[in-house]
Amino acid sequence: KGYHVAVVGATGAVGEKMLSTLERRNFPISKLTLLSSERSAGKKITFKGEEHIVQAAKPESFEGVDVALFSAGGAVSKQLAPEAAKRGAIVIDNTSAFRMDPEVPLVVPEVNDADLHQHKGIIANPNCSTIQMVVALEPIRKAFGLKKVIVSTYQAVSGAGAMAIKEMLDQTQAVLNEEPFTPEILPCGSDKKHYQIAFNAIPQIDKFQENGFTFEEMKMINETKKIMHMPHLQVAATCVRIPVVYGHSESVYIEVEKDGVSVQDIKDVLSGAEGVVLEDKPEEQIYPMAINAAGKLETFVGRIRKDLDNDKGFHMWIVSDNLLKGAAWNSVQIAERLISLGILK
Ligand code: 11C
Repeated sequence: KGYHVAVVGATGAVGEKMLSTLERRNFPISKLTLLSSERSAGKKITFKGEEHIVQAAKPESFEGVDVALFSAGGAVSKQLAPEAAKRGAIVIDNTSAFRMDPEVPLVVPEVNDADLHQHKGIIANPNCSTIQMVVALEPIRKAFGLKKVIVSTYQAVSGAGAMAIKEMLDQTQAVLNEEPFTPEILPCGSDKKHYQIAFNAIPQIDKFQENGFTFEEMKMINETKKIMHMPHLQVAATCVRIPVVYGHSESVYIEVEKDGVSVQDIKDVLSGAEGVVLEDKPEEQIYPMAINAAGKLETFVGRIRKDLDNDKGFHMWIVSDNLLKGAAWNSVQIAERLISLGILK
């Protein structure tokens, strides 16, 4: 059996990865509908050797669709995801449009796939930097409890889209050639000022909120609590853009609830955890790195250390491909899980 799958935002950085992930996973597709904004309509995309023409997304585009993967920006999702759901499709939305809606499950399959049963037509895919963190933290929470999380991120430019990748590469060339250039996108396309990302680290991802945190930081804070069903978990985040193309890295400090937990206990739990690869042999200089995680589906964890002052405190380094587990793969994985749980018939 196959399903009628629609991809909205098929020409974007995440849309492309959604298609390659559907191909890579051999997802059962009986019909594929590729949709986009008016601007990208008419483009041709080859999927499994067959050419498809991308159409402008309209409410009627979703007639007969079983599952619709959305990644064309929040405005498109707000307008069209309810239209798709109304026509019987299950929407898996990769934007922040519905994530904090109490009616909408926010799902990372390794953590809270049971929430999929509550869906009312729309399922939200979390923010990339949140996903990889909760994949690593959930097995620790299950075994030892979790009280506090403090994370600092080192995020790849691909998180800001294909044009941000180009901006970083062009700037790097320009700096090396001692040519002039004008930053136009990063740190945030819709904010007032733009800064050089080449050879830099920018402590701003998305716009600042009234509390002094950026929206990306608030996403990590609020989404983590929702996915882990821990409204009282203490979470703080500092999100930083660095000149890496693919793969977000995170320095994460946690405090567990249980007494007497050792680094080996944490390693034992993580080495058997779904979706996690433990890469932690300091004596052999083995630890996760963005360039190694790029193109992979798993979340890589290493540099696990006990805090020197707090017996319940641990430090670790968590890395994953932000466009795959952080976006496209998590969405396709949700679709696969809908099938295996009997929700998508
Ligand atoms: C970034 N995390 O790296 C962002 C991109 O809410 O899905 C993902 C934005 C989102 O810039």
